Parts: sequence; C-alpha cells; structure tokens
Amino acid sequence: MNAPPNPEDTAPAERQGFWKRFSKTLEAGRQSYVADLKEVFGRPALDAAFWDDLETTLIAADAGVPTAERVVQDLRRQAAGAHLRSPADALGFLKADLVREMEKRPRALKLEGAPAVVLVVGVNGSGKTTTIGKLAYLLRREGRRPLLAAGDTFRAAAIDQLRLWGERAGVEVVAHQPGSDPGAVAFDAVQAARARGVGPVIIDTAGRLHTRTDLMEELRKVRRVLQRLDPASPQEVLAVLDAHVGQNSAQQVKVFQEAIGLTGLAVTKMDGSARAGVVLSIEAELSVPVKLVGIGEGLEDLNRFDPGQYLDALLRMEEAG
Ligand SMILES: Nc1nc2c(ncn2[C@@H]2O[C@H](COP(=O)(O)OP(=O)(O)OP(=O)(O)O)[C@@H](O)[C@H]2O)c(=O)[nH]1
Ligand SMILES: [Mg+2]
Repeated sequence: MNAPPNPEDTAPAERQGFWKRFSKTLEAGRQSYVADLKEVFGRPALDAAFWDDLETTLIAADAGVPTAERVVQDLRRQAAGAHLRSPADALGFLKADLVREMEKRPRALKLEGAPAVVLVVGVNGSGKTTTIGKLAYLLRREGRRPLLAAGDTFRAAAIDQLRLWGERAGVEVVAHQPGSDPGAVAFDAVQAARARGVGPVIIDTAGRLHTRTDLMEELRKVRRVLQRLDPASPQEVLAVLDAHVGQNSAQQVKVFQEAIGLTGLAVTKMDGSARAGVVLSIEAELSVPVKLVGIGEGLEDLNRFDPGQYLDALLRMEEAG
C-alpha cells in the first residue's frame, strides 16, 4: 500500500477548503430563508413580532418546530436578563446557543479496535457506497489503513462500484461473489484486517427500505457475526441520509435505530439541498449525532461534521439577497 500523505501537511488547508465549499454549496438552498432571516435580524426592536417571525423563519429553514421553539425561548430569557439589546445581538446568541447544544453530543468516530468496524446502512440510493469511498480516502489521509468490505452482495454492480472506490481511495476491498452471504463477507474482511494489521474495516450494505423486516434481519445477522469476532464490534453503525429527503428521514432513521442501533449519521448531498437546516431537526428529534457530511461525488467531498462551521454557513447573512 502506498504511504498516505502526511496529514500534518495537508489536513488544515483541506479542511478549510471543504467548509468554504460547504458554505458556497448552501447558497442555492439558502435563498429561500436567508432573506427572511436578514430582514428579521435587521429590525430595530426585540418586540413580540420579532420573536414570532424569528420562530417562523427558523421553521422555514427546516430547523424543526421543537428546536425553533427552544431557541426562541432561550433567547427571550437572555433578552429578559438584559444580555440582548437588539436583534443583531440575538443573532450572535442564536449561533452560540445552537453550537453549545450541538457540542454536547459526542461526535468523534470510534476508530480504535482490533480492528474497529464501521457498518454503513441506509435506504436505497442514499449515498452509502459513495460515502464509504470518500471516508476511506479521508481516513487514509489521516494515516490510517482502512479496508473495505463489499457487504452489498445483492447486485454485481454494487461490488464493482465499491472496488472502483477502493482504487480511487487507494485502499483494499474484500469481496465475495454476488448473491453470497453479507455476514460471511464481514467475517472475512475482519479476519483479513487482523492478519494484515490494518483497520478500520468499513462495511457496505445493500440499500433497504426501512419497511422491509427481512432485510433488517439480515443487518442484525451481520452485527451478530461481528460481535462474535469481537464483542465491542461494530464500533460504529452509521446511517446514511440524503439531505434532500429532509424531515422524513427522521422516520427512516428511527427504524434503523430500533432494528440495529445507530452510533451516528452521515448526511449526504448537502450540495444544492434546500434542507441544510435538517441536521438541527434530526439531531433534536433523535438522539443520534451527525458525524459526517457529504457535499458531492468527489474524493474530497466528505468531512467530519463540525457544528461551528455548519452554523456559520447556515446562518451567514453577508452576500445574501
Ligand atoms: N451531489 C451528490 N451526490 C451524491 C452524494 N453522495 C452520493 N451521491 C450520488 O448519489 C447516487 C447514489 O449513491 P450511492 O453511493 O450509490 O448510494 P447507495 O446508498 O450506495 O445506493 P444503493 O447501494 O443502491 O442503495 C450516486 O449517483 C452518487 O454519486 C453527495 O454528497 N452529493
Ligand atoms: Mg451502494
């Protein structure tokens, strides 16, 4: 395997590049609510109409009703305590309030194990395989040696797609024949990673409708196989969500959560989505943190989720019309 580039040389610049692109990509979807937010926060007085309109605007940005209500209540308390004098002050407090709330949730990927296993699940076409390819590249740049497992044995094309990502990211792929047992693929991949002293193992799975109980059982079986090899495995079970699905994705997540338990979410296709605020509502509604965010189909279009960067991009008022 080629030596990955020294993460110290590249990581900070690339991370910044990512969040700049993230902010740009939100522009398309921002038009609808940024003008409203700008108008609300540009008003002179913290009056009843301001609080009402702020709540409505946050809901329109897909923050969800409970989050919008909580935030407005918190801000009103701040205003009563004379910490806020104007809507402009309130904007600063709003960001700080949301960041504080989001930073309470543990967001680091658990990648220590012998090897650590990351099981990736989700509905059809949400972006699982693409996210795995990008994640492998991200981890390699950090000096890790991920191994991919082609657990989507449903279609031959799915195995080829993962192999292609393995080549692009410079990581190895363990695969069986189409139609074979995903649990057996997972087993072999973990054994291979142990023999080679590499990790984490990232397991792709077939997309499934959350309503298909037989397919949910298949995921439980993969998890059982992993737990027999190591009771602490899988260290991560990530559900991949398409940002365009918006608040309906909460329902999908709930079913996966109940079926196998989730440790985190990867929200994909934030590029061009008008529903970037959905991260706020999903996290408020389900106790599963967003750990990864995807903004495209390129190798560098995935990053660890960063609440501060996310909220800066979401609530940026400059250059908005
Ligand atoms: N614009 C954009 N497209 C993405 C992103 N992530 C994935 N896609 C595209 O979404 C489509 C589906 O991605 P896959 O990775 O194949 O999704 P999957 O969940 O593995 O699909 P199944 O295995 O069929 O369930 C592909 O055309 C990807 O290129 C993203 O962050 N942004
Ligand atoms: Mg796939």
